[in-house]
This record gives sequence, C-alpha cells and structure tokens, in this order.
Amino acid sequence: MTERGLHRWRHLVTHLAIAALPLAAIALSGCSKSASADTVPVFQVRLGHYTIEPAELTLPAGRFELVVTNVDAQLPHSLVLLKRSTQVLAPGQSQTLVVKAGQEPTVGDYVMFCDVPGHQQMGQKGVVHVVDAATLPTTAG
Ligand SMILES: [Cu+2]
Repeated sequence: MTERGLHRWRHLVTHLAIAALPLAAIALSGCSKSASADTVPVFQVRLGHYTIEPAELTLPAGRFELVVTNVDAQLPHSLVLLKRSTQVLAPGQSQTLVVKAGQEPTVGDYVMFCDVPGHQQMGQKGVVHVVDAATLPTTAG
C-alpha cells in the first residue's frame, strides 16, 4: 500500500467508525429496552386431583406464559382457558400455553377448567382475571 493509499484507508476507517457510533448506541438502547419488554412473565398452574392450583389467577393481557403441570398421581387432566387448551396431560406431564400481544384472552374474567369429562363438575375449575399489564405491580409483595 502506498503512503497515499494508507492515508485514504485510515480516512475511510475513521469515517466508518463515526458512522457506526450512533448505530451502536441505538442498538444498545434497543437491546436493553427489548430485554425488559421481552421478559414474558411465567405463571404456574398445577392440576391436582379434581383441583386447580391456584384456583384464582391474575394474568397480564397479551403477554404471559402459563406452565400447566399435572401433579395428580392418578388421573389425566387438561386445562382449558377460553379457546386455548392444553392436551390431556398424563400424571407428571406439563405443557406451556404462550399468549402474545393481541391474542386472547383479552382483558376480562374467565373460567379455566379441566376438560376431561366429569372433572369440571367435580370442582376442577378456577377463575382467571386478565388485566392490563400496566396495572399489575412490577414487583412481588
Ligand atoms: Cu381433570
């Protein structure tokens, strides 16, 4: 590389570095922003012997994951929440329902229940309150 060529090269590198700086700043702030926004709250539901624990649940609309586990040692169970449902889970099995922005259930109160015949009548049901995520406390307690 000639002296002149080297100079042009350095000039170009400096320009690239300056041009990249604002991009890097945007990328960084974008990252930290989306990191918190992408942290989807995860809730646990345990299907017991004709029970659902907790029997009452408050969920943020449009962004939550519901980990449903059959903790009953004997019977299969499922969980139905509006149009969403797990498969029938064998004892010990679990399945995660993922609800994203714009998806049901939207804000409101719903019944969740086990869809195995007879189980809901035996009391295997609960209440879900879906609320605007902004109204939920950000920290526990
Ligand atoms: Cu059941």
